[in-house]
Amino acid sequence: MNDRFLRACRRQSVDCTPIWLMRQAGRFLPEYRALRQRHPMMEMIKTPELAVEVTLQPIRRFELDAAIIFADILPPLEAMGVSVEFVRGEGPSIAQPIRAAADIAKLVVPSPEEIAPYTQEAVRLAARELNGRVPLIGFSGAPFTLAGYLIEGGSSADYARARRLMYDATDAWHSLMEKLSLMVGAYLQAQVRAGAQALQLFDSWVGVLSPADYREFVLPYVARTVAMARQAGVPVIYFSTGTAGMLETIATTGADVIGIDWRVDLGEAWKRVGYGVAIQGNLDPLTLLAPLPKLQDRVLHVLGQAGRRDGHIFNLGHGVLQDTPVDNVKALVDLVHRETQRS
Ligand code: 1CP
Repeated sequence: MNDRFLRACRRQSVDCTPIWLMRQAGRFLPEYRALRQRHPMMEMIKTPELAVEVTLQPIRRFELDAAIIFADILPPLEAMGVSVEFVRGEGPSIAQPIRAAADIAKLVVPSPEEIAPYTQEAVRLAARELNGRVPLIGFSGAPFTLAGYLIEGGSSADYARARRLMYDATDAWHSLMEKLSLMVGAYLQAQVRAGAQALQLFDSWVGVLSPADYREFVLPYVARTVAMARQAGVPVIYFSTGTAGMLETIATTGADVIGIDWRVDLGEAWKRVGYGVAIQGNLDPLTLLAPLPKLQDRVLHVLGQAGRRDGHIFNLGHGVLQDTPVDNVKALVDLVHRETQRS
């Protein structure tokens, strides 16, 4: 069994630095696009056999050290009484966004079995198929990022409506975050019961907040969700982007691993979050579209920043871009393993 990813999450010694890529199960792979032509996004997510196939596609092609279950962050919200759609070429959308305290009061806190049961089944099947070849990562959107989509109805440049709700209807905001954190915590625990061996919480858009707003309106809920997830007994990764201005605060979430974007040097980030946690990142995803010598140079820079300290998991600073050449991903994975071979 390849356990170097799980060992790195716990800051134990490894034979070489583990690597996996956010969005490794997705549109840059021709075999994904072929399947996707025949099935709408929601059908891919809600059919466990299809979700398992997409989860395994990158594992068959590359020597990656972890698989991540194919799913998306918004479908679990359906269990709270929200309807979610995918708009072609754009992403998830919520036709009736949550805008008022009365909408928030109506949101249901579901029981664990009701939350994306098709994804729980996909985790069960994928874990069985992988059979220990590499660990399987389960995931969820973090409370703020989910609240952002719920309130805006889709993605947004500044999440201004969501942020105004914090100020204008503070009690309603806290009630929304309380419900979301209970749902997310229960969903993550359910994925571990189904066979996930690590968990990642995606707070992709939380970087729009000031550190003060993060501390007051978000941090307590992330901390609670992380604590619930950790009770399941597996390592928890907290990933965010645009948060280089508040890494010391991010470190107090209680996560075992902090995932960072590429806007900060990894060495500086690790020093600031402290060496008591593992670190994941942080190659700029665009670098995978660069000529190979530049790609190699930037990979060596990230590895140099990690300084061979135990507890580095190589990843991008955000998801793989759609136009990424497949050969460059292979070159990246092989380079990271080769360069970090411990004797
Ligand atoms: O058209 C298609 O084929 C859909 C593209 C796609 C894919 C492959 C979407 C729509 N979601 C996914 C899968 C997905 N989403 C995974 C799979 C596992 C993996 O390989 O990593 C994961 C982990 C996610 C998580 C996700 N969805 C996040 C958090 C991570 C991140 O990238 O920040 C977010 C923000 C989403 C929303 C989403 N889903 C899809 C799109 C295009 C978007 C972003 C839209 C936006 O800008 O808001």
